[in-house]
Amino acid sequence: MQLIPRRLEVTGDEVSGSTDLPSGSGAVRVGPVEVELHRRHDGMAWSWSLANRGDSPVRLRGVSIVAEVAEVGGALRMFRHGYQSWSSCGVATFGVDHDPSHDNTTGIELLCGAHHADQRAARPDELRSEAVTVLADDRGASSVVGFEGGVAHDGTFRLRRAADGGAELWCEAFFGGATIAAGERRDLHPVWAASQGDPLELLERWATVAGGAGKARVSSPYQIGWCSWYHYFHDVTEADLRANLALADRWPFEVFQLDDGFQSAIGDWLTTNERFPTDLAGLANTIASAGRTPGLWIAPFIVAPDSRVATEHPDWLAQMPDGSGPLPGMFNPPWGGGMGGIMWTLDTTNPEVLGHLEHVGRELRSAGFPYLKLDFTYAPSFDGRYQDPGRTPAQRVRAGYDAVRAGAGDDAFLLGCGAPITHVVGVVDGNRIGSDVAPSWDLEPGQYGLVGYEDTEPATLHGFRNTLARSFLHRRFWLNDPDCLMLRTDKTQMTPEAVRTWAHAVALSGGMALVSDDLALLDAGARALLDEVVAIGREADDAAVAGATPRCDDLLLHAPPTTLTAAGHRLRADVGTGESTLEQIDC
Ligand code: 9PG
Repeated sequence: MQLIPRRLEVTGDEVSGSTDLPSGSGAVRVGPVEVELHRRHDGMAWSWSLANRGDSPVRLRGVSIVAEVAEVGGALRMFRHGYQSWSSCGVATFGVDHDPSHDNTTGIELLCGAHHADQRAARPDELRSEAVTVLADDRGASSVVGFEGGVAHDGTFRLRRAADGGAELWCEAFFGGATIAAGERRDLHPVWAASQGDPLELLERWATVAGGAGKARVSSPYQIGWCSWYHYFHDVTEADLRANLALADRWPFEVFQLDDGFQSAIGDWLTTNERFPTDLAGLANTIASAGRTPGLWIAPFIVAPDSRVATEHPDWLAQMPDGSGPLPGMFNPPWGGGMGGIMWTLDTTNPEVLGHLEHVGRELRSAGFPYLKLDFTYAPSFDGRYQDPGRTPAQRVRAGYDAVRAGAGDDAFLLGCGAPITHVVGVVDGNRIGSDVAPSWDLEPGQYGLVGYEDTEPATLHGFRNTLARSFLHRRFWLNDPDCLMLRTDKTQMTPEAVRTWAHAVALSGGMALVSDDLALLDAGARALLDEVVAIGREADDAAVAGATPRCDDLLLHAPPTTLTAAGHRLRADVGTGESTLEQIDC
């Protein structure tokens, strides 16, 4: 298999078309859009920039280097890397599988927007991957292609049927309709490519390069903690928090993190609701007095319609693309909010909004929370009307994160969640890398709601899948947060075997070890399992710090993958039942 660069494609409202690529370095034009390219060591590796040489602004959707995928031996597989924390990762077969947007019968475009850089449905023949991809054929040939960053714009790979019936790979710098002013020039993230050697090692090399370019924050210590979400969910009370804190003496938690459920409204993060009579400073003080680091969940870029922030600052809201009203950023009925669960999106190109986010970060820090989980943060990536139309989706998300960081301080631990992967490299210390776990291994077929995106719904299997698929990002982009352990064997549908499988996956990943059970439900067996997770986890994490991340040997063979090797152990799971074996091996 070979990738042969063939042409440049520009897509946008005012300009759309293609042109030949220069053979080495040079500038080419499609209408007013000039793209300067410099071909690097490998045939598919490029540095590039673009400029608007016309005298009026241009709204740009994307600029793509299109390569022919030649000499494919048998079936062509694509490793699809998901857009954000919860988006599914795994291998798919070209011509057999389709893009989930194609199956999205909910008709909700924002569901696609939450899981892809481009919220518009893919072509019927197309497979997509975000930030990086691997193409592999049956003869064992493979190519890894990735963008060296993603804070200026997204990088989307589209594997499509070419006019001659073969396959072509579009490497798209995605601008999401951002306006390029007349005369404006922008650097693009370089395209990195390699095809010689073990594709799993090449994926690791890509992550090292992209993490380095993005000044990834990778030096926080291994994290062990407790989180309120996966037992109490929205109904958590101050009494629950205190009861667990009282039982925590016997547990090795450093962080004690309160999740969704304390706030007076989505968007009003500095005030608690009636279930939390004590204010945030008092809660932080209670946690700190027990010798733990206080942690708090917020969803900083979305607001409830009836929140104070939304009603006092309607001009802070991003608007629908057609100007018909505020832009929804999430739909979640348990949040209420006055519109049945629809939440609006803050306009993170508005300097006042950024000032507000910085204020929230600073206030929470000074209330005593040096650990913040920032959730549902993909929202400002949606197509919409923003005060500054020149900002790309990636820049809008990143600006929001940078503002919270500026307020919380350089030494705060920021945990991304629902976070577009490449937007947050260099600003978060940890990041969720899979969808939510749940007190069940998998869902029954009838329980799925998000057609096309079923494998992003809460289920421990879905967390397991991405924990294996993204294990190579750990300590290269941040500390991986695989999501919480599910230790309890009461009030759960997880079998004891599935509990162990998930715990061992978290352990071998070397990622954050967070317990999220009512501690009163946990027995000596659960405690012993956590100790085992921490012992293996520290070893796997130390190896990752030294550059040796866990290895998922069947990542490119089938989805979901089933095996992970690290710290002298190999885990093999039966993903259907949740059962597994853990063997010791010689490394
Ligand atoms: C709090 C939770 C926890 C969890 C996060 C995130 O599509 N949904 O309705 C949806 C709801 C919740 C959710 C993800 C998706 O989970 O990952 O750890 O913090 O929010 O609400």
